[in-house]
Amino acid sequence: MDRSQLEAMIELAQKGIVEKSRVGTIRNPDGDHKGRFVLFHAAMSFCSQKVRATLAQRGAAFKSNEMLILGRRLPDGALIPAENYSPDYVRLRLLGREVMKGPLVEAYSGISSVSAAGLDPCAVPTLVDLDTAEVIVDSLRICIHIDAVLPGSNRLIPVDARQLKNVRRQLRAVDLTPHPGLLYGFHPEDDRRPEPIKQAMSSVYEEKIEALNSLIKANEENCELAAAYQAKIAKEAGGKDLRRDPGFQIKLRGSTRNILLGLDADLRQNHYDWLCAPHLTLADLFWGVSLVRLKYLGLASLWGDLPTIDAYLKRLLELPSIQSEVLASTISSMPPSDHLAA
Ligand SMILES: N[C@@H](CCC(=O)N[C@@H](CS)C(=O)NCC(=O)O)C(=O)O
Repeated sequence: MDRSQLEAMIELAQKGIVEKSRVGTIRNPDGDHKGRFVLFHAAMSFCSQKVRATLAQRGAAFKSNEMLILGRRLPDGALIPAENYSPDYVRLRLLGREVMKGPLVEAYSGISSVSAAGLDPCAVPTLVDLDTAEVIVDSLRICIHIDAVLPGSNRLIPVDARQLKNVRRQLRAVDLTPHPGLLYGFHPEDDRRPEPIKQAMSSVYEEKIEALNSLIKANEENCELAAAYQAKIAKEAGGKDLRRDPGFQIKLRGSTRNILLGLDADLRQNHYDWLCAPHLTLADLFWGVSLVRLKYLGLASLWGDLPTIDAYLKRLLELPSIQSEVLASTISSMPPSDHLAA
């Protein structure tokens, strides 16, 4: 697909965003590479936060299309679907899937790792690189792409083989942390999420499935689109079944704790200034996003006995990219959390 066809598809996808103030705004306006990157994202989405933090850290401007990723019910009972379900946005995202050649998501796992769980065709973020005429999906692939194509000495992916191997291991650890499961799920004994989150999560899956079913009806003639919506329903229906499953929720906490124990061990053995290298790497940014999200959810208790993680988070929070794209973004787009304020 050439650049002009891609631009036409971007324009169509932008039409699914209701408030025009959220469409096409230039972010990091003093940065380089204006006109190159177009990002569809959401302020509250931790996967989008990874991408925005990477763009900020690499000093790259981008055209921001900020989507509302939760549907809402009007007083008359009508359901407004999330903006990321709009057919033209999903079509754009499916172009990214063609390049990736991976399967669509088929079931719920509580993690959103594309390599482990398949591609969610209705999710954010999606990046368009107009210089290479590529649509890129999966925050991990997007961040690696951004870092690889931008010139400069402040690269986030090291070239040294040992450092690179460690960065990849850390990125995988964050990718496999069940952030969505922890955000959407009700822990049987120790649910510390802010009240408005608990309330929203009591009906979120039902609303998602209802919206997706109407979209299938409205787009029956388009097999590819209907299959994409069907895949999304399979995932969300699984989430609905496991949302209050005590065994599943306890397992998610357990796997998160194990991942954090790995981080603690790596931090304690580390000889570098940052986690994987003498300089900041993508691994540090990803951990910044992950730890802020876990803290927001009241899960800093999972590293309560691991002071190295607290000290690491404190350092990450000094980075302007983490402050603006993760911390401030979380605070401005999500209900207040006592845990994060503290
Ligand atoms: N691993 C994928 C996950 C994408 C994903 O699950 N995005 C979430 C926000 S972090 C989303 O769009 N949620 C809205 C929905 O699924 O309806 C990525 O990194 O791009």
